Amino acid sequence: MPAETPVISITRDGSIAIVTIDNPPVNALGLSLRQALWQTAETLDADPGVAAVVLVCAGRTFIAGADVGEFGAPPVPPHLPDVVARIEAARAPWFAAIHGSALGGGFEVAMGCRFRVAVASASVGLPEVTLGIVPGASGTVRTPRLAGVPAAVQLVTTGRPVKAAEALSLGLIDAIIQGELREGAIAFVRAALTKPLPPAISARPVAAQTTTFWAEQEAAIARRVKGETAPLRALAAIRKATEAPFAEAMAHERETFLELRASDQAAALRHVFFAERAAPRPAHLKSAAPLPLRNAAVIGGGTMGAGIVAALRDAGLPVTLIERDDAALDRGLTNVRAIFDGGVKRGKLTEAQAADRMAGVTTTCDYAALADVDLVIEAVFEEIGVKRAVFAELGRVCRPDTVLATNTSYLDPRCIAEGVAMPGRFIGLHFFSPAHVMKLLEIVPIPETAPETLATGFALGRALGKIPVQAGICEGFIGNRILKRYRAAAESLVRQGIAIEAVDAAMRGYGFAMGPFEAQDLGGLDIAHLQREAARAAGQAVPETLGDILVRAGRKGQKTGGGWYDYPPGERRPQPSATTGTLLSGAIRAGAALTPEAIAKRLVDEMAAEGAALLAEGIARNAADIDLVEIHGYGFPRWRGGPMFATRRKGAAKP
Ligand code: 3H9
Repeated sequence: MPAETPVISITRDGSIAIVTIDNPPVNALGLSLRQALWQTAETLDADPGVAAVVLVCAGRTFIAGADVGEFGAPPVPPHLPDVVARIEAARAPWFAAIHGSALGGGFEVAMGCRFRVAVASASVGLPEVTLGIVPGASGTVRTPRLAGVPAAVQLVTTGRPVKAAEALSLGLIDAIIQGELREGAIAFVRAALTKPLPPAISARPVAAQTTTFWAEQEAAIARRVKGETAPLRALAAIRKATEAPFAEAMAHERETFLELRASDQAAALRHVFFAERAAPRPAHLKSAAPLPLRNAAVIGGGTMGAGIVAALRDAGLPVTLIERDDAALDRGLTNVRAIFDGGVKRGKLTEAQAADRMAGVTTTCDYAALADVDLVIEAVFEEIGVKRAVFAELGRVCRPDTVLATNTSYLDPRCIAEGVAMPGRFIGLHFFSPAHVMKLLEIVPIPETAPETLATGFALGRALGKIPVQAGICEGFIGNRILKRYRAAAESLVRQGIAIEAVDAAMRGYGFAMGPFEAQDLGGLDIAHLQREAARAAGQAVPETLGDILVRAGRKGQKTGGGWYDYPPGERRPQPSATTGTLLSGAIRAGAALTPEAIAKRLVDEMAAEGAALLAEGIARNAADIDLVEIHGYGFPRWRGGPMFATRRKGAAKP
């Protein structure tokens, strides 16, 4: 038998060689695997007894792609496009047998094979644009030859993987294997070998498209991606594949891939990729075992409570919803139902799934129903007395090991926990509204919180598909504290004479969906104003803000027809406001100007400086956590990597 390598083993079933890749965790195509694949192709070619090769993977998935960890350093041969070409040119045809995900380079290797079969649960895709790059091993050149140009455009420019059934209908795979993959694949090979083989994908024709087709695709992508460069470059590479010979298109793809691989956007997206995968399992909690979560309760069925109920139900947990009276329970249940109905309307849930979600919600006003619940999340009115009363009740009825969580945004969790028996089970879980949609979950332990309770918070985050980030205790935790400084810095620019709409436009240009002022108008200016007023009433020296002036004049945002901007009846787009100009005229200097880039730099530097202060105070555990908070809770453009990454890359930000 041929020599085997640590990451590849070869077995035989008659004249069929079965090549098994075992390169945990996800069979990524690092250097050793590329070398091993090359060597395996050479070895099997030299064996006249081999009539066909089945490529399978051990572990949770087929090849998940290139090793993203290698992208920070220069590429080392054998390069992946050459490995794919080597497999395609093999004497005996290769067959890819896919389970889990065949992504990026993984799907490109599968396209080097003559056939692709997959189990029904598998998915395939080319997610490179989500990493700021284009496919670099023929994804833009072989995919249109395999499945046609429209399918290639969809797959490559969105980066979204497709499930096996859709992949089959698009022609990306040749068959779905029912039952055991290896056996099914071998049976498929035997049948395929009785017929003439199809040509290798590189030898297949590709249909030219009209200039109108390309112009329409370009316009649609440009509308969708705003500042991201990779999707349009990917489209250009597919176009090249339809207009130039295979080798020329491959050279063009490789050049684009290498250029983008070295870009700021790709570095930012790689940073986010690894930060997102590290966040749910923080190293400092490795030895803490989470408590089992079989069910949960939510106290309060308002917007936030209902969103949390929905998130818990989406994760399959039975939920008890508690309210203070039947009318409030009815309202809470209506809020939850509205969320699932919305899911049905948008095609995310079937009627049956929505009914099942609702069936898993039990409502009651009686705390005694919580005697055997594993986790309680309090989401009542943001008032310390109300919250404390809830926890006093929970302390009486819950098991001593029930995790008790508060969903406060601004109150000090230590004060809320005061008087709770066995405070080791207490924790802050700060969800973001709408809680069933927003990915961020700030996890806020108090000094007494036991490691197991903290680990349970992270386990919950994983179960809900959230990005959990640990935050220490301070006003606003990580996200809202940075938001406060960001807004103050934006106001400071306006005081210096920069137009409100210039600030918003600059931040939109930077990649936010909205600027700081239009976002405040949408959310309402009054909550932050009331907090400042409360702090003033408590004797704190809180300077008057421009927002205070507007709220005092009744301008609380869109809901009052005006805030920073005017909103004529029926109009949700902000209109510059003469009234605001007059109200603020005493507080702002005459016209000044800054370029949009300078405005954005100023505000992002301020966010990063606040982030640096949070790190220095130990509120945030690392800079990547801060970036995740901003990206997943506050709309910071992902492809900029977050404020800490962006300023570090550009070399700025003083605390
Ligand atoms: C590409 O292929 C370019 C080519 O076109 C051209 C080249 C020339 N590399 O997500 P998980 C790690 S671009 C390195 O929690 P799951 C991850 O960091 C690539 N490491 O697992 C984590 O490490 P740790 C295109 C990777 O089961 C561990 O694996 N491919 C890679 O929830 C588990 O990850 C992609 O973008 C990688 N490519 O999900 C696919 N992938 O345990 C990206 C994962 O130390 N990957 N790791 O924290 C995924 O989408 C998911 O990992 C997958 C499994 C769905 C496969």
